[in-house]
Amino acid sequence: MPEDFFSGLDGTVQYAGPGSPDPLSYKVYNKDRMVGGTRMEDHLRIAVCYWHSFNWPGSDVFGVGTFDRPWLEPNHDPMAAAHAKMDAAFEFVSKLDVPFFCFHDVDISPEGATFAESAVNLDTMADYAEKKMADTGVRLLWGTANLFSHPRYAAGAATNPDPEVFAYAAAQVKHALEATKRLGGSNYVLWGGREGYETLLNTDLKREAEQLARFLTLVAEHKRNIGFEGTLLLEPKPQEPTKHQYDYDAQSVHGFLQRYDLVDEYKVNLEVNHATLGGHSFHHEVAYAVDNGILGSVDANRGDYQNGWDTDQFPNSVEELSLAVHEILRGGGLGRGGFNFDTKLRRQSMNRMDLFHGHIGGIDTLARSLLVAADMIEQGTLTSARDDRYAGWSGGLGAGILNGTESLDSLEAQVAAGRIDPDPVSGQQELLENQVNQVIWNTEG
Ligand code: XLS
Ligand code: NI
Ligand code: NI
Repeated sequence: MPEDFFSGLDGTVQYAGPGSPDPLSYKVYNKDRMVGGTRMEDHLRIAVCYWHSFNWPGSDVFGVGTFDRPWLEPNHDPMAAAHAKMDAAFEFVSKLDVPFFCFHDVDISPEGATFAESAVNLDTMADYAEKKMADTGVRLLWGTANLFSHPRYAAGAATNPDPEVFAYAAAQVKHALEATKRLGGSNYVLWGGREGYETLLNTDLKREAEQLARFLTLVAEHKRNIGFEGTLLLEPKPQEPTKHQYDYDAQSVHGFLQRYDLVDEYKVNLEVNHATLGGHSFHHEVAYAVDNGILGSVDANRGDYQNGWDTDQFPNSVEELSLAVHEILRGGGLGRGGFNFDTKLRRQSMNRMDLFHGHIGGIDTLARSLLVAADMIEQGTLTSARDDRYAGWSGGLGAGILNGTESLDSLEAQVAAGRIDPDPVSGQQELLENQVNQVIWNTEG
């Protein structure tokens, strides 16, 4: 198995400016560039996801893997293959020169014949990851447990009708959370892969919600018991693989957390493609999370507007991402979160270097969106227009309504006396669209 898997690049991907002809350079992402007083690298906290980049062979439901990933060949010893895969992953992240990676337990370590064997494998691979992280300086943005691939989880993990499956999932999360803590993870993610239903004919919604809440409560308790300082994150997605997933979108997750008194324990990891599958813009999901204090981190990919599934493509629209990054900056940034590239190559992108091209383009798109968003904040493009639009609520009548001074009686009296007779006001959508575009066109690369 390969020593130097990405030999097509000596050294690392570096910033070379917007005019550079070198496809293996960043055109915008310049990690040390200061943006609003913070280094670009520290704003974006970019992570490479292990699973799509190193675990997925390029298969789809109609065909086998197309990628050249020697460690995935079935005739290899699973632990030797896991080590080779980790060598390739750390070589890639270091050459890309981004600070973080993310993993599911089963991405980095093969499942054994028993839980005990899987646990030993994970500990062994966490040892190796610790060494690789020390050698390269790459850090862990988040860890997670895969509670959706194994047949035991076909009917869900925490929401399974069988409490033994709940127990198995609990054991797996405990172990993955502890490995994440040990590797200094900034966050721990729970994406409810099969926490949902295929048909209501056999599903007890009330029980499943209570089971899920119990599971999340136990995880939060364990986090405190072991002193893990990272943030727990739920990742909303409306459907796929199940027909309906409970963590549908940011607002349903928020409501669930409030209902079960978990709102101080969890934030959300928002994924662009999941927002669009839910019938929202990503901008909407981020704005909701920021305004309700639950934004934790981001899975940066994009969907395909002609498809109804998670295509997980690398982001390439500055127009779309700038608006979401604008909301993130307005909320004070991502804190311990970051932008994880939960992105896949296309099945035909089978050249090894395609993995670089995908990430470089996505990272540059994000970097450019950050510059645009920072300019919009500085110029007050949207914030001052919003402030003006709601100015009436800051004092006088608006403040009186909000603080309880006014009642239906008092309001009716003022309206009936003709003292209140509002004129409709323009929402100025087209003007604002033009102003946003103007910032996009004029922001210095
Ligand atoms: C799947 C999810 C998954 C999570 C991690 O759609 O995006 O990749 O991010 O379990
Ligand atoms: Ni994701
Ligand atoms: Ni996804």
